[in-house]
Amino acid sequence: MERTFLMVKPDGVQRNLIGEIVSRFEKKGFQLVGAKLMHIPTELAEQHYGEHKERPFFGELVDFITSGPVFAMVWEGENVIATARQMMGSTNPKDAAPGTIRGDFGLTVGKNVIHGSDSPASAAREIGLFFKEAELVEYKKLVNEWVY
Ligand code: DAT
Ligand code: MG
Repeated sequence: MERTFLMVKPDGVQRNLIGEIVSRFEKKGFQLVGAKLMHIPTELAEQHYGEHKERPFFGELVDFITSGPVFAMVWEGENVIATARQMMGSTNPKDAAPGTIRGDFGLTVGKNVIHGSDSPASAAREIGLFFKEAELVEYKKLVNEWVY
């Protein structure tokens, strides 16, 4: 089963959106396999956003993501990587459709509420950066017989 890394960013935590966001993925039918509230150390933030190192907004991005606690999660399910990206909406909330997380809760590209892995390779990399194997919980949910 596919897994992805999702994270409520510091703005989402401060705005009390953890429950709302977790609820959307739960209701969709995805399964939570790991989660923690944490401050991201600067080195981890720089690794996580390594692909953006040369972008003009890199410093701002690292400052923002380390500015307060985030809620880091691993979710599992059929096609969860691409579907979670659709549920998040476009990177810039002004382009994100209503009904998506960024479309419903964000106004600016900097503070766009949620992060989600954009490919199987980045999901594997990001899950490995944020979670130890022992922090990920394998379990069966009976409701999955009604999801799949
Ligand atoms: P996403 O978070 O949708 O995967 P991304 O990987 O291109 O988007 O960028 C990572 C984050 O960097 C994004 O969530 C917000 C910030 N960002 C992206 N483009 C930006 C820009 N032009 N100005 C300021 N921040 C930007
Ligand atoms: Mg990205």
